[in-house]
Amino acid sequence: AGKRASQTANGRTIKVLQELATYYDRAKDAWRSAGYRKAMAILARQTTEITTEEEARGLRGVGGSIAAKIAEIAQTGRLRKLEHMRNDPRERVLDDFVGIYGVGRAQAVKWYAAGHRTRDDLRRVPLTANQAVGLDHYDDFQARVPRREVEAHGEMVRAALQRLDPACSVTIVGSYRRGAADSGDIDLLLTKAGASLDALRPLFFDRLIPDLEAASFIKATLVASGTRKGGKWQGASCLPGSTVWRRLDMLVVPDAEIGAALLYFTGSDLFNRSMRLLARNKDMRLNEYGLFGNVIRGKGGEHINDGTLIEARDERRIFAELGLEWREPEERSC
Ligand code: DCP
Ligand code: MG
Ligand code: MN
Repeated sequence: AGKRASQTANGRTIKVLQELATYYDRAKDAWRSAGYRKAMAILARQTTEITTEEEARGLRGVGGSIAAKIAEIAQTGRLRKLEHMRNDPRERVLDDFVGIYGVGRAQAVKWYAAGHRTRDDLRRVPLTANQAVGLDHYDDFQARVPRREVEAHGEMVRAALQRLDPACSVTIVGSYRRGAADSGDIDLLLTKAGASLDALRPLFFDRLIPDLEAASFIKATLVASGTRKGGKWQGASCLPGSTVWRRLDMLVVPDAEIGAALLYFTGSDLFNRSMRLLARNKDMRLNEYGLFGNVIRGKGGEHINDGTLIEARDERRIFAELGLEWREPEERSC
């Protein structure tokens, strides 16, 4: 019950900070966004409402400028900075531009400086291949994906993958697994019992993706990481008979890391941050590859050693090793 209460004690403040963080996400200002999200995660763990700047400053990890904002929200119910940002005409244009897949804040600022004000204006400027896809399918990618359609995309990938290897599996993760009625995109986790990433990668990148392209299901590849650890793919897919392109994210993971990958890719983003913070405070480290112990950190909080693996396969055991009660995916949308 304590955990439930802590979620509501600062719920309104967290919600406003979330809007600010989302704003900075869209502005591709990862540094500011991370600061606000860290503060949100800390607030989510408090059992009492934080109402003054002094109280907020007293929380380890909350800096002065964020503490002032926390107090302003708690005391007035609003944040003038956020309202100002929402109304600024330049920010509105930049906001619109960075909403295009593949467009960062710096690019949007350049286009604005060159006099461009609408997405139509961008049809006259040179675009990267990804930006061209993002612009052409702006409305598609902004639209929410209903649950049933998320399932249909998952089914298309599952059928194609199991034609190649019936022992492979596909799990729909992201906001869908948290029970959302509709999602911003489709997130899929692909694996096979007993398989290593090296064994899965060629199957995925050299066979599955080409098969799905040939079937006209995959319409575009936006990111395909072939790095040592990476099994990540981002692109667009479209159901047979539909004209709407959806953003599809796929992650191929070795069986040994399926629990950590499930935990990571189910989110929410804020829930992940809060779990990582908790791990850090126990000299552990949590990421999409596993939960690690005996982690030594430097002054800036950066880890000096990788630590020793505690658990990666079993999602439930990761909670247990962190000393947490299991949280169903539906209870992770904090
Ligand atoms: N994730 C994360 N940190 C990020 C991006 C993602 O921890 N910077 C994790 C948590 C997310 C999951 O990956 O829940 C999937 O990312 P999405 O961006 O697809 O987010 P959601 O699926 O949660 O929401 P949406 O419905 O908007 O897609
Ligand atoms: Mg998603
Ligand atoms: Mn996604």
